[in-house]
Amino acid sequence: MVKIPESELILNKDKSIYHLNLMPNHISDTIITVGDPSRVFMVSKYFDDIDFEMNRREFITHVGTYKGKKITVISTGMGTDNIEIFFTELDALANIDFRKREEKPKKKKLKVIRIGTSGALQDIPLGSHLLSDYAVGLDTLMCFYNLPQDDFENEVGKKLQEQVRLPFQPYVVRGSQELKEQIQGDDMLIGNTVTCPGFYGPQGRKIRLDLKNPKLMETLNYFHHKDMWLTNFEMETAGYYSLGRLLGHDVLSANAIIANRVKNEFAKNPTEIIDSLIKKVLDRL
Ligand code: R1P
Repeated sequence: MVKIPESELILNKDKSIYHLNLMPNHISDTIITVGDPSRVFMVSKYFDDIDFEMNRREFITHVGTYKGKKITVISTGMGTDNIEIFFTELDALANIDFRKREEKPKKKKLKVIRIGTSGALQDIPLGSHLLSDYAVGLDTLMCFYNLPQDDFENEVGKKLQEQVRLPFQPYVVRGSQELKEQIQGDDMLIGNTVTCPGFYGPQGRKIRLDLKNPKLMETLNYFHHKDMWLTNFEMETAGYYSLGRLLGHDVLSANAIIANRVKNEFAKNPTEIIDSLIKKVLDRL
């Protein structure tokens, strides 16, 4: 087995992992992730008890039990660059022997569920809860890893590159079907989520700056390949789905629709929309 150097897998003095500041024994097999650090408290307030808390940069962690099941909730901050750090370190906690600095021979498969906010790209009502089937990454994260994609995913990526006029092919990756079946219900929509490397220009919002592609919203709204349409925008799902596939974990993104970009609407009660999604996910895990 190859020993991972100290400069590559960085451990703190107490042997916790560099950014998350966690040790392998801290985390559970089921992990809920949220973008906003204050949302960790919105999740853990439903726990029966909290056994462990950590606080480092944007990564706040609470570990506890919900109806007897051990659950970890961690905040990640915004963007797929944060997800790359988060997911690599989370996987290391599960699948690297920190003492030997080697991969463990037997790998653990974690369940990771993102609970985040999102804007609709189609006529989807505010307040909807949407699970991402496919994720489409308009960011460059997968320019740095060899992501296996099937023919359909590649076709969607190629077509999107032409239509959105990007200098690289967007990556397209499906989330965990098993987790989707476990969490979905009549009170949830299934969609395909576009992950953008920013909130304003990369999602077609014009405040003061001219956009390189003023028709981005329109292009994504009309884009389809076979039966696949794009339903919503956010900033992390494609990072999760691609790294989940590469590292061998089950991942699902659950979106609280708090904006509708086609109708130019923003919800009056975003906290309630996210809170009811948190309750649904916790009860179905
Ligand atoms: C932008 O406001 C943030 O909200 C969405 C986007 O993905 C981005 O992170 O998700 P969260 O509410 O989970 O942060």
